[in-house]
Amino acid sequence: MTSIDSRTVHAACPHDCPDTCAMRVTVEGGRVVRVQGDPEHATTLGALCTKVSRYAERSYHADRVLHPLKRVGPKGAGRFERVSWDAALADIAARLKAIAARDPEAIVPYSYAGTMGLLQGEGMAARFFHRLGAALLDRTICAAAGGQALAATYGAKVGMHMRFFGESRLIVIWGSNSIASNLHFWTLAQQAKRDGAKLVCIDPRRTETADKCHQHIALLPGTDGALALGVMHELITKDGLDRDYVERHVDGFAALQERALQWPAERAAAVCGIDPDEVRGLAHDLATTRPAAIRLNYGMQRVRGGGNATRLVALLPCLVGAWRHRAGGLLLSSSGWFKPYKNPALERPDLLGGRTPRTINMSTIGDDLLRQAAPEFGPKIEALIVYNSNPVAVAPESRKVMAGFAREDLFTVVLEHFMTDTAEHADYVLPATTQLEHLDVHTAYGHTDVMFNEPAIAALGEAKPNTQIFRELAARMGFTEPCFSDDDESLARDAMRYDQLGTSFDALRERGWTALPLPDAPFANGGFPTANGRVQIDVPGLGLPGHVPNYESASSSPALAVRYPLAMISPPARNFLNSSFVNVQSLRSIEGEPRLEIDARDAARRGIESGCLVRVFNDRGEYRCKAEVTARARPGVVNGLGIWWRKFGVAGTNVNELTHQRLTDIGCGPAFYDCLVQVEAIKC
Ligand SMILES: Nc1nc2c(c(=O)[nH]1)N[C@H]1C(S)=C(S)[C@@H](COP(=O)(O)OP(=O)(O)OC[C@H]3O[C@@H](n4cnc5c(=O)[nH]c(N)nc54)[C@H](O)[C@@H]3O)O[C@H]1N2
Ligand SMILES: Nc1nc2c(c(=O)[nH]1)N[C@H]1C(S)=C(S)[C@@H](COP(=O)(O)OP(=O)(O)OC[C@H]3O[C@@H](n4cnc5c(=O)[nH]c(N)nc54)[C@H](O)[C@@H]3O)O[C@H]1N2
Ligand code: SF4
Ligand SMILES: [Mo]
Repeated sequence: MTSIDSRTVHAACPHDCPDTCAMRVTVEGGRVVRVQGDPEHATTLGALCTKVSRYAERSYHADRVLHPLKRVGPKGAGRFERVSWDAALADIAARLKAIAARDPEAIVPYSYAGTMGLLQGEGMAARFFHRLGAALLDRTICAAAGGQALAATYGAKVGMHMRFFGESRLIVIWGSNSIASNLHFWTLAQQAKRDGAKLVCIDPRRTETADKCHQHIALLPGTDGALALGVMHELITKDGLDRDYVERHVDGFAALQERALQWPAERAAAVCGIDPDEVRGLAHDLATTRPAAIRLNYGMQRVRGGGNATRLVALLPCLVGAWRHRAGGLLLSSSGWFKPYKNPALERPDLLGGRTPRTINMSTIGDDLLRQAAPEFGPKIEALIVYNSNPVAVAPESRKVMAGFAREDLFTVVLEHFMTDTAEHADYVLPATTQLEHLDVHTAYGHTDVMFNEPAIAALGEAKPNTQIFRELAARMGFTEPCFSDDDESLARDAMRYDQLGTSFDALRERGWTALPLPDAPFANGGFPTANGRVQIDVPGLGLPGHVPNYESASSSPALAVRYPLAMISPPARNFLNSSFVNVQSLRSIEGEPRLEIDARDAARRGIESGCLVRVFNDRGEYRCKAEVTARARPGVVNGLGIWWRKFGVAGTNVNELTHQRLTDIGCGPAFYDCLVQVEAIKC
């Protein structure tokens, strides 16, 4: 009998998902044979989602880019030839040096959360770009509005612990399709439901999560602020406030009360497109159920007023004193809890040497790539280095993004696993390792554990970790600072202040994770991380929170709504992660094909039936897909599930053809779900 070398390593799911699961990766004979959830980790509880159970399929995918590629055809034609690392790095360094000699700010990094790892994220990349003096990137594409709004209210991006939702008696799932995007929270919500808790879902779409809640409030997109104000009106007029908690721990309530009193249930309901009793019922539940918890998610802040709406919703648990209990309060993000333990030196901002380069907002990359040099903008963008992101598919207003990436005079380098829509527009594609092949340390934005990711196997083909690619590029650029020689293990050792966590690097590595030392009920007695420890309502520079209507809606832009009468939201598909996994056949088979969900009445009026090929359009572009007539869509709202790779879409398009680049009220984020369209049948 031959013995197989079998071992299991601790890993962390790298994806942009609040659950940041602990994984056990089993390797036999040098090959990963299993990727499983760690049964010992408090929130993973032995389970991974369908997508990441297929992580080995993704890593060993036949289409992995495994050696450097150089463009040989016209921009975007997807014609490449294999080149050596040596040739690729030498040429890239020469091109970047020539641009930097004119102005390093003409070089722009473009990255997001393809991996959430501290090392393979910005660990070495930030050092490289800081030393170069390249433009800075404002990473707004997902959570900027809600994140900044939350921090303005509570002092940081903090909230209740995910693990205590299982003990709640009321769970309001607000702007979140948790079954799809926060599975491990959902497991806890189900536990609470079995124990008698009431579950309420607030979402324009009747999601699979809404199906399983006791109540679904299907409001119009971008009206959450109005709903929160209506709820406050009820709390104030029906004696639902925890006045003691408000007096002790909240600043500025009097002015908010005055504003909320202008929002009786009827007014709020009219704006939200719901019944006034739904407003009253929500207020009643929040005022009378203990413990009451809100799982807010970023789905509700991708509209013009997303920041203000987040501030208003974040105030609700303060007004009813829900924070008194560990299973009460609100969770949008837990990322702020990690901040005191992170080592800011990892990214070496000191390498800027006093320079303050211009900042490019990633959410307006379409416009920015098409801009000429201007005093208020800086130099024309001449080079783009993309890693951990697929902007051609995920950034708003594709027509402009495509035109920008198609510029023959733009030098584009893409570090990737696959030939994504973005990689197809590159001058060089550099093969990156996956989570199975590199080392990393992770924080989370759903739970509060630091995670370790041990490489399970050697890099496939000629792939290299992002850290290594930037290290080698730094050497070619002539950057001689010792920090560019730090290997991944020393980066990992430097990433966090382990001693303050009450552990050590080696102990973390041995166990796979470590919990932050935090109290169970962080704000039971106030102590918010604001300057004075109190919740802030009237924030300097932001004023009082209020309802900010969408850029595009029947009430705020009636003339536009005559031509484009349907609001479109484009939330994530369950079996993809943003645009990741779209190329994994087994997952794509579950999702089927790109589709638009439409309400029966809206469909009938347009002669549309399920299965019809439809044209979804507005002034910005058009997107073709199959229609699905379904109760998942409410009247007046269509759901274009994202984010398909353009090349897998009908006519090579995806839903971002229709979205725009106008920004949110707070945080300068994108307003993907603030979008009017018209739909017509092409072929039934
Ligand atoms: N399977 C899967 N999991 C994911 C992702 C994925 O793509 N697929 N994406 C990951 C990422 S990047 C993130 S940021 C996180 C969080 O991801 P989110 O983008 O917050 O994802 P969802 O939980 O789907 O929440 C969006 C929900 O908000 C609803 N919604 C849209 N507009 C409004 C509105 O105006 N008001 C309200 N109340 N609801 C609205 C949508 O219908 C949808 O059900 O999840 C992560 N997890
Ligand atoms: N219409 C519409 N658009 C949206 C959204 C929406 O709801 N509707 N959601 C938005 C949100 S919330 C987000 S967060 C963004 C997400 O946008 P992105 O952060 O761009 O996310 P992904 O599409 O998953 O692309 C990540 C890419 O990183 C690559 N990658 C993963 N790991 C590594 C690595 O270790 N090294 C390198 N070099 N590459 C790696 C993956 O292969 C993948 O192609 O999209 C936004 N766009
Ligand atoms: S995508 Fe989310 S649920 Fe799935 S394994 Fe990763 S962290 Fe867990
Ligand atoms: Mo996101």
